[in-house]
Amino acid sequence: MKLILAIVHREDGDNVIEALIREGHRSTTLSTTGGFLREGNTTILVGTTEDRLAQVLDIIKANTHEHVQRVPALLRIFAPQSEEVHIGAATIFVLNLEEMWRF
Ligand code: 2BA
Repeated sequence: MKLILAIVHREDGDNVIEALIREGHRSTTLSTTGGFLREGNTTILVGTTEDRLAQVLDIIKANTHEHVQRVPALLRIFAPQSEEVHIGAATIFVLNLEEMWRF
């Protein structure tokens, strides 16, 4: 079993979740904040079996896209070279899951 943690742009979160539901996947979304931009993004948790992992990753890929954002002047103190940043379509962590229970 696998636990997928996918950090996506908040504008893409709903599309991902709806596509997951259409394909019969269960998920949880968390409202999160990026450490660099300090802006809201969405983290989607999906617990699934190994054989469905690829489908979940495909769904995330198909429903997200890169975003370009200007870096606020104050933040450029920490990263002077970055006037704008390219936010990847998704940052994904896949963890081995020991057990999963639903009562
Ligand atoms: P943020 O931390 O708000 O980062 C937004 C974008 O800013 C990043 O896009 C990257 O292009 C840029 N950025 C981040 N740190 C930077 C730095 N120190 N100097 C210059 N530019 C920087 P992504 O890399 O696609 O990341 C999108 C979001 O995914 C991040 O939002 C963060 O919430 C999450 N993330 C990315 N890598 C992560 C990691 N290794 N661990 C945990 N969360 C991560």
